Amino acid sequence: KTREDFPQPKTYGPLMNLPQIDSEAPVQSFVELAERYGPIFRMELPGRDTLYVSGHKFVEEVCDESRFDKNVWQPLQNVREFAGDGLFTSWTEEKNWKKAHNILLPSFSQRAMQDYHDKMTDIAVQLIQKWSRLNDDEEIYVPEDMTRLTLDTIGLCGFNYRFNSFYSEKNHPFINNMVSALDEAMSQLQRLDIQNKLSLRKKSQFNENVEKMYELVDKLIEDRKKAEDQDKGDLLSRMLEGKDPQTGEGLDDENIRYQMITFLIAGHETTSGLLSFAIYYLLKNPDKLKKARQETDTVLADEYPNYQQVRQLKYVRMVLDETLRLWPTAPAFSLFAKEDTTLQGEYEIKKGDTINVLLPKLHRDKEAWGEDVEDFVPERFEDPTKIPEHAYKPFGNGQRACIGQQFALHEATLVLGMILREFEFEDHNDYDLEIKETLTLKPHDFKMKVKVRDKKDIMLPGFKNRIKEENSKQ
Ligand code: HEM
Ligand code: LEH
Repeated sequence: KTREDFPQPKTYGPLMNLPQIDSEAPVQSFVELAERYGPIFRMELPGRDTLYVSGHKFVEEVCDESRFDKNVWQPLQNVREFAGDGLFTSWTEEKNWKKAHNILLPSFSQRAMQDYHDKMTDIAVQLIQKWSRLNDDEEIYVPEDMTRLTLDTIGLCGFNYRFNSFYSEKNHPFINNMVSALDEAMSQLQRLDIQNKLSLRKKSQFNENVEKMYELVDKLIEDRKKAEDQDKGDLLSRMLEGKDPQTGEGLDDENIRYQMITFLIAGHETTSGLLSFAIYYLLKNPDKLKKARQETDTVLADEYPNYQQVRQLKYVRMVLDETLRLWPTAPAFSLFAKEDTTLQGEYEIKKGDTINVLLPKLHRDKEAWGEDVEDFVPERFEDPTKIPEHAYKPFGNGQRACIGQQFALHEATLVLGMILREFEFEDHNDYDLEIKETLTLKPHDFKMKVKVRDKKDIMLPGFKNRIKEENSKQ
């Protein structure tokens, strides 16, 4: 079959397939279209002609790195306006991709997580303390607090910088700049080229946001270079000192700036969405909640979890895996064909053609997962050999897969484990899931209440020790 014969929704004149997409919820629109048009369909949008795949057999083929490579598609091109040739927004062929990949890979290895563990715990404790001091009638804005947590965590582990988001109702100014810039980058996708050229005011607002972001990041780089003790054991130190074993070269300051912006975007959006969805699913599945809590009660015996204990939270980890199956917070990625080829021996693909992988639908492929795809069943991930490899890609594929995967999962397992151990959850609004789309997905307007399970456990260690000492004196 040639392109003209691929399944495609009806077109409307010059707008082509644009009317089929809800501008507030493009990913959810694509999922609905996939339900109607099947595991491969074509979409023509002004200036773009793309295929969407969401069946495991198609995805197996497009994840063959000898035939397909990462496409820096339009959403990423727009983010590239400020994330430059950072890892996430560069082409595989660009010199800085491989160089930064080689330099940064060890800093994101499972081994490296031991070095970040205490810093992650420091921020997690701030969240626990905030929640344990709430009055009974106070609500928690779940995604908002999770975003405070993930942003502060990447700030501290990445650059030894404290955003201190838990000390403020308002966002850190950097966040407002970043959220506005991301918002504009995504809104541009909906506008026609001509409309974008006309939005001069938006453009200058965008430029101002980008300048402000660079200001903070560049200052952190400059300060670090001047610091007496330059090795803070964070990502910034590793980027300033690291050399690519292949070329012997290090990263230049401009590229370090782009990597920092990239980590802040990535660290801020996706992991907080994951934690919020996980809490949502536990609230709605009391039996799974009970099982997860039992595990934390057994494994997290000490005041603060250590690295090894987090690794032992197997069921909590499965809860996160299953959450990412149902709502992969980075919902799509894109590839291009390196040569002419065919998919399933039937669909003709030309060199350079682009194909988007639609994760929420792939993760519901009944051929791979069985009939109960809509149910929340963490047990699917019990036996790693039973996970259908090409039907589960929440972190992307191959050499261009997420470098932050271990970071995100260690952080999320630690935090979810600690929350489960400390609190009972209450779904006081009987919340109905509504998904908000930005660059990523989050549960919109999701609130809950919590109750401390064991009041003795929330005291600070210093405080506890003091009580112990006083008791022993008596
Ligand atoms: C790439 C998902 C957290 C840094 C990706 C990709 C996905 C993804 C799907 C591939 C994108 C593509 O093919 O275009 C996620 C999810 C996360 C997460 C679901 C959390 C639950 C993080 C964190 C960091 C990070 C915490 C950094 C601290 C990156 C980078 C890339 C990437 C740098 C580009 C890697 C490369 O191409 O060399 N991520 N991510 N991500 N992610 Fe993440
Ligand atoms: O599909 C989308 N947009 C459509 C068009 C449209 C509005 C008409 C398109 O064809 O452009 C929007 C989908 C955006 C998905 C982007 C997912 C990337 C998320 C990664 C976020 C953070 N991160 C970075 C690294 N690790 C995590």
